[in-house]
Amino acid sequence: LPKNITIEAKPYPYTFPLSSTALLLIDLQRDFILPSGFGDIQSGTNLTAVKAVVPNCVRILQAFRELELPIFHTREGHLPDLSDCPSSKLKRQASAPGTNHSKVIGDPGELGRLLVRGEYGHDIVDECRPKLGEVVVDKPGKGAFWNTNLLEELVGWGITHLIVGGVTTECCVTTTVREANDRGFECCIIEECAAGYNDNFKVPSLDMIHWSQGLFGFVSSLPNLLKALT
Ligand code: TIU
Repeated sequence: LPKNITIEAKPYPYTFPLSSTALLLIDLQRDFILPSGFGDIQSGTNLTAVKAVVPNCVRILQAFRELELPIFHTREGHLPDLSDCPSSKLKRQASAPGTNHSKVIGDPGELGRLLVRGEYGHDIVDECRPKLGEVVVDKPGKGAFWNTNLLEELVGWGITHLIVGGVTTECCVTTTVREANDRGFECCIIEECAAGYNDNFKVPSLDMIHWSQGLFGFVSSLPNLLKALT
């Protein structure tokens, strides 16, 4: 493979150096993908789209593993005593008056305590389970840079470019890309590898990333990426 790879993307072709590009997979956790998880309880039962990205993420994982490129996984969640969960987050995702949420972060659910580190539901789905040598970053927020060591990890690995997938597009994926862009990383979201709970949000969420000549980054497709890497 050439040292620099260029793929078709919006708003214009995305070029990334193989020597400093990582895959960043956001929150492919049971709590966001499986029935009775946090996402299902919080956001309604439209899990179709988030389930559908799992095999697509497996395909980029395989491509990156074959090329021995760095892979970073994130997980959203909190300490068992919830001391790292801001009250705003706890409150608005609870069964407060005016909300429909029946359970709050830390409550027992069918997959364990919701969004609590160490619980079954908090971990990554079997298909995308991290392998030895891949980095797993636990994050208390929606963005993966806030109160984590992700920036230090990426700098330590010499990463400049990020290929991004995961769940959910409207929430943690695009929040993280906006944070990454501010820190100087060149990001490209793979559209078949990102999904959320509200189909109406997918196109506008991704459009806002590449709008205005790449305000926050690039958006490309799985065939474009796989064609270039294999
Ligand atoms: N609610 C929602 O869409 N997402 C989250 O709470 N977390 C992630 O997106 N990972």
